[in-house]
Parts: sequence; C-alpha cells; structure tokens
Amino acid sequence: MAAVFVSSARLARVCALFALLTLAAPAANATFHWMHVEQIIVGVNGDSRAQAIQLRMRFDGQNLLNPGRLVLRNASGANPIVIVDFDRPVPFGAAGDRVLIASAAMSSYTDPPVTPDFELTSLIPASYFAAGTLTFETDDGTLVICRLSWGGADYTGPTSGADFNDLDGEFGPPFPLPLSPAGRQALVFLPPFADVSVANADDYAVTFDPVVLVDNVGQAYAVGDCAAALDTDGDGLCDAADNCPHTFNPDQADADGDGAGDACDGCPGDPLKTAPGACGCGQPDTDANGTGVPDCDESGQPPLSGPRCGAGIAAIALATLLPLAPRRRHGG
Ligand SMILES: [Ca+2]
Ligand SMILES: [Ca+2]
Ligand SMILES: [Ca+2]
Ligand SMILES: [Ca+2]
Repeated sequence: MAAVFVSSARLARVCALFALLTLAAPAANATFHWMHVEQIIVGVNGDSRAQAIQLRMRFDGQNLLNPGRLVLRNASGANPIVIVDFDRPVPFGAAGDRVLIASAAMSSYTDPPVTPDFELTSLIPASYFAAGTLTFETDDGTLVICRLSWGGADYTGPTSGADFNDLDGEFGPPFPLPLSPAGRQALVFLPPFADVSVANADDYAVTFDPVVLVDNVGQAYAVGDCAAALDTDGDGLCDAADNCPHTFNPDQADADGDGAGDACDGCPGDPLKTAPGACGCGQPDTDANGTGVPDCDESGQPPLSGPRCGAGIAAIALATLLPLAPRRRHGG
C-alpha cells in the first residue's frame, strides 16, 4: 500500500502558503520557472486511456502555475495540442515538490485511486507516441521553460528551451526511443531534481515496475493492474479497454487488427468477422438478392455476381449430386 507523506509541519506550511497566495500577486520571475518534466506515462498494460505527466520543482516557490501550460507537438514539432492549461496554483511549492496531471482512467490502475492535481482531459494521441515533444511553456508560447522530446532521429522539431533549466538552452538530442503504453512503464528524469537538464537522451530512462505517481501533497500512488471490480477476466486491463473483456489475454494480441483479441476472435485471421457465421471465416454472410439465405449457401439459385465462398460451392455440388444417387439405386 502506498503511504501518505504529509507531516504536520508541512500542513502548517501549506496554510501559510495559501495565505500568501491570496494576499500577494505572483512575482514576475521564478514562480513556476524552475521545473522539470519528471515523468510521463502514456498507458498502462496497453490501455492508453491511462496517462500521466508529473512535473517537479527544482527550487522553492515554483507553485504559481497559472501563467504556464503543457503543450504536446508531433514528430516535426507541429500540430500543437494544449493538454493542460494551468488555471490555478498548487498548494505546495518547496524544492522537490511535484505537480501531478493524470487522466480519469488512470485512477483505475493506481492504489489508491489517483486524485491528480490536474486532470489530463486531452489524452496524448497514439500518433504522437513514436516521436514528439512535450513543453512546459508560458501561456503566450514565448518561453519554453522545460522540454522533453522522444523518438530519437524520428523527432525533427525544435529541442531548445530556457537556459535556466538547461545551461545551453538545448534540451536535445531527444530520448532515443518511442513512448509506449505497454506494461507498467514510465519515462523518468533520472538526475537529482535540482540539477539542470543536459540532454533528454541522457537525462531520461524508461523505468518499469514499480512505477509510482506522486501528487503535490506528497501522496504516492502505485501503478498496477486494473482494479478488480473493473476487470472481469482479471488480466490486468480494465473491461473498457480490454479487447477480450471476458477472456484472460494480457498480451492483447490481435493478429487481424479488427479490435477483437485473438483469444476471443472466432475468426482470428479475418478482419471483417469475429464469428464464422453461416459462411465461415473468410467469407461474408451477405444476402445480396434478399432471399433470406446467405449468398454462399444459395444452392440451386442462379449464380450471383462477385466471389462465392468454398462452402457455397460445396453445397451446390452436394445438391447436384445427391438427387442422382437414389435414382441410380432405384433403377438398379
Ligand atoms: Ca480484463
Ligand atoms: Ca481480456
Ligand atoms: Ca482479431
Ligand atoms: Ca476477426
């Protein structure tokens, strides 16, 4: 079980901070600027509805997030998606404190169910997993405070940002691999949190179990399999994302790509069918002339245009031959 790390001294500090926030206007500089992207998760056990981004403050007093936003861009640094536009501060602003952004579906995969500081309402599209860049930047986009790019040479967009979080303002080269929703993994900033960035390729690494999220209050959330009540077959994927919700298939293999996993696809090699039906796998059950009998089984009917299935041909052959046999016996 995850523990709650909130000391009484810290609770006193948050009260003082809140009082300060309500009285004082945010300072112009270094109120949300000394920050890293600490980790990013684009899925759990293949469920890419479960995503999270965690920021971490390098020094004290970085909790006044209002003027900042998180923006995702694609492999060429284009097609920006504002995935979070911060509209309020977080209560804690000490060096090392976090800001946790997570999707609603992530709560099904954490113990206890995560209540993030901000909800990730715009999911990171799967088309951005192979290569892309995430920036924490000012609302007007003029200052990239920190940046995480991935996909190696497949990412061809900008890699620059503020020189107070990376001394030469160059956050590249990108992390060399794509982001992956498989299993339980996170792309994590490894150096001590107060360190400057040197290069995404060296600063970040994929870490596997245990994967833990931490919110601004200091509450830890262990990332694991889907909560039992939401996972009928117990294979770790929530029913809502499981391609065989009633069949244990943690690998989610789907050879024909029709959305039904091999483990429960009655036609695992036919992308148009998930059950053999009247005509069998590989043949449509269509009834083009509306006779109520599938085209593939219309014995004695005039030939139809288009391909006919093997089962239909066999049925026609049988229907042609069977009446002859009794006649021969009768005549003999
Ligand atoms: Ca399941
Ligand atoms: Ca399943
Ligand atoms: Ca399938
Ligand atoms: Ca199929």
